[in-house]
Amino acid sequence: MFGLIDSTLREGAQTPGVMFSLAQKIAIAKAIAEIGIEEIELGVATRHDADLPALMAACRNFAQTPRLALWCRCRSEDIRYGASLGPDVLSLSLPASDLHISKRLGKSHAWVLATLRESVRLAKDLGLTVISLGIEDSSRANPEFLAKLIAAAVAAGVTRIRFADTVGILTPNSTSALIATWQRQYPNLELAFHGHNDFGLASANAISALDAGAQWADVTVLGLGERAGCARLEELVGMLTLIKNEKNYRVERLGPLCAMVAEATGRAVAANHPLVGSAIFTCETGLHVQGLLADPVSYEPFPPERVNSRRTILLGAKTGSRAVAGHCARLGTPPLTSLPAMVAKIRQRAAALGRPLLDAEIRRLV
Ligand code: HCA
Ligand code: CU
Repeated sequence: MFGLIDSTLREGAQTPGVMFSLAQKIAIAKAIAEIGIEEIELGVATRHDADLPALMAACRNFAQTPRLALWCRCRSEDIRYGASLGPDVLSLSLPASDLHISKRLGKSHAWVLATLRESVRLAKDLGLTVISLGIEDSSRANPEFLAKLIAAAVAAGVTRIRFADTVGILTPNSTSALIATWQRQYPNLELAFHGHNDFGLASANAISALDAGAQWADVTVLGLGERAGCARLEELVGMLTLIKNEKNYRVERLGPLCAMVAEATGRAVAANHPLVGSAIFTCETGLHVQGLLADPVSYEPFPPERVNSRRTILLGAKTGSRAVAGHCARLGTPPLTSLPAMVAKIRQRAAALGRPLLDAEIRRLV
């Protein structure tokens, strides 16, 4: 695989109610670059986005600059404007489904193919060398037309094809089949996947796409994007680095990045949010605590320190005797006269309060 394409500042910025200031965009792009993401889509190539020239210039000054991409409609004025900003990648976009082609745009297959050829020719004439074609709604496309569109893109000289599951209906299996089909047909073409999270499968589908041979997967921080959003940067970065060992992203920086984006969007990060939630290394159940005390690996996929977090063991209504003994020893309480009696007291007290106990409350019970 080549890497991840972050689209927080393009698709993520399309999230209803979300609007980033230029300063926020620069800070987010910098934090994404520092994690080691290979490509960032900075926005849509149009003069309506007044921040683009300054954002592009600021990103060029980062110590570590990823490839900078612009998303672009197949319109000559947008392509000219996009090219004038000097992106490393121009990500052109065209729909493949009849629904989008005829109902949304009122156009024909022939129009899509002609527009593709003209747009790629123009982009090349303007000196752009890396041209990506995003195929919108490819998961609902007529397979024969999809094949024609891809053949035309390859003939026109597109560097990369990005399949968009625009309404998030694919599963890991169908994503894998889609990518594998085109990978077999065009072994030298770069393939990318842009997945939506309408059924909670976007990140899983992105991993499937990479496993099936796609070189690139799109992500956004906290999965921002239209409707239920997109594949999550933090989940892909974590899986590729901590479990699959395919990348060496700086996972310890995920927490601050997600916190910054949460703040900028006014959307809280859930306590159980993968990789960055505040409670993902907190445990209260007796059986699990017993396992964690014996060896943390038993109930943790990776050490909390990798993401700058730490393990917290709570004593509450679900607690067990090992947790109580271990915790009291850590607190340095006087020796317990009866461990079972102490466990019973903690459970009763926590049940009465409806929450786990604080250390001070445990001391008092001892
Ligand atoms: C959108 C377009 C897109 C495009 C993806 C791409 C989609 O709905 O705004 O160009 O690869 O999901 O189809 O994000
Ligand atoms: Cu999208």
